[in-house]
Amino acid sequence: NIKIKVDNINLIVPEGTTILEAARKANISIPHLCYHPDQAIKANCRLCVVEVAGSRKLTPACSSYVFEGMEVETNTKKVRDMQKGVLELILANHDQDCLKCLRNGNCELQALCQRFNISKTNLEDSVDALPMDNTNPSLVRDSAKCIKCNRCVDACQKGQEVHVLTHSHRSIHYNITPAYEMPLEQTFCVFCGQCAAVCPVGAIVEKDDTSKVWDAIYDKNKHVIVQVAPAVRVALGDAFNLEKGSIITGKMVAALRRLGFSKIFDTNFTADLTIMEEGSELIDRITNDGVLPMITSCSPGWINFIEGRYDHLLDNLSSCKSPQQMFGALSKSYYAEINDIKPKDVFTVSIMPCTAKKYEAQRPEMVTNGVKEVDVVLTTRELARMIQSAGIEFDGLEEDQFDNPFGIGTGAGAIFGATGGVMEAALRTVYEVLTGKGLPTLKFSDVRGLDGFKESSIDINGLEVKVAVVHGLGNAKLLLKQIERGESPYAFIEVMACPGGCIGGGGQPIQSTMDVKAKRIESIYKIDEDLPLRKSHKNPSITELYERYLGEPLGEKSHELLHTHYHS
Ligand code: HC1
Repeated sequence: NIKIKVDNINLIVPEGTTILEAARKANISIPHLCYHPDQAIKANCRLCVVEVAGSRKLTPACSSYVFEGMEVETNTKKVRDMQKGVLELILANHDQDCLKCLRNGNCELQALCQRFNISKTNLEDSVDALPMDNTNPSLVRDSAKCIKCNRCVDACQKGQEVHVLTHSHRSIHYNITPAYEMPLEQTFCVFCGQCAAVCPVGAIVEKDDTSKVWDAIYDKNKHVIVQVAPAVRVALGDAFNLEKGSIITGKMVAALRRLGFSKIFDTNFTADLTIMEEGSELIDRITNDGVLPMITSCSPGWINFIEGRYDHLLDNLSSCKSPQQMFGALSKSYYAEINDIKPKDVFTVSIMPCTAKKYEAQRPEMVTNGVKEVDVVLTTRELARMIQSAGIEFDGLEEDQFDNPFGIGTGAGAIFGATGGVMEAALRTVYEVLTGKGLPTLKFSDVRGLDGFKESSIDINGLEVKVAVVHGLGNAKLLLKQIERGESPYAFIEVMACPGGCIGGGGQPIQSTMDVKAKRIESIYKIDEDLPLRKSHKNPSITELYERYLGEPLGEKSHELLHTHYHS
């Protein structure tokens, strides 16, 4: 341990601590923009400078490590003048039309300008921007707002290993952009939105679809229903300053009802349905010499990735649609039928933690009875904005409950939201269906937690079934290479595009750091433990759906509505 002083406060910190981290321990927030706790140090914004006794130059706090006896001052005139100057330079190169920006009120640059009492810069405005890129269904890139911090490049290249966002030109023409300054739609972007999740300003944001939902709610000819993904209920509270990881399911349902949705349903229900179909598909592939390993297909960023880069492995994907799309298909068939509504008059909205879900919903094959299965996908952030704009005081709401027939989800459906959850849910069902015996424990600890790669095995009637779980696309590459070489020992693999699984989706409230993700995961497992039903095949509404409508898993009706195909 090392003894230092920051602003005259004595601190003892471990060796290898940066000045920025040490100051935090003394409740001092040194201004910064390029620094992100989950990323490598970049030290390019030069905003976090401090004075270190004995040094004539100002020192960047994010990239300088403490040493014994170090004395740091974070708030001298010299430091503040420099920080103000840097902020003004950044601001001069940044579109200042804050009222038009989705990050208004939640922008790190805006917050710092307030802190330094900068309302406008006296420097000549020098925004030299590329055209706005809003041609894809998921993300909007506005280079007029980009502050060149490189967080998005780090997320795209090192985090996801997708390598779409990069740099172009030098000096004042320096830009962050895909190669050849192409729109994202024309690149191998998978629309995971991890870039948007780390952007400190509004340079990359989700495509805002809230007005489409308001229009549908106000349209008397539409029957507007909504489904909510498993990971939203442990993250939405962040937008209302609740403790990180708060489980707000009941208040969320109440807020959706106040917004005017006719019915509020749970994607956990179709997560259970996915397990019935995907579990049956796995059993079929194992017993009939099908293509193995089978890989999960519910994460649309992952589907975009494998279709774009590894299309020779598409036969390894489960043919199941995602729970979002299974819900959509049922809403435009079964639900419309039992309520005697024309499929075209049912308007189906999804609340998802994910920007790639917007892309998934508009795929041409995601159509049932001639209409789009899911009409609009909103991210968790967009739902928060709708609740705020309706003036609903979220924390004061009384808890409400999901509607039926798609309102009952088991614990197995709930854990889909965390990395390893789909695998655990599948194993709970596959084991019991194949052996006819109850599991000794429902907890598959090997596949839980934030390790990038996890594996486990389970003995089913004397057959050792090996499984693996990865999250983050960089980790998925390792398993794909193994399959390419014919060396994969696994029968079943879960891949989630986003680090941490859906709880870390690109549409979740900013900032979803690893610490925050860990809290959300804890809450997801708490939801599971507290539920009376924890296995998908024990969900009574699922049993009823098969009895009344679908017939059996992998049957004709299921194939028509719940399965799909992939293409490069
Ligand atoms: Fe997910 Fe899924 S878990 S993909 O992360 O399979 O988005 O939450 O809704 O569809 O259920 C997302 C979450 C979500 C689907 C389910």
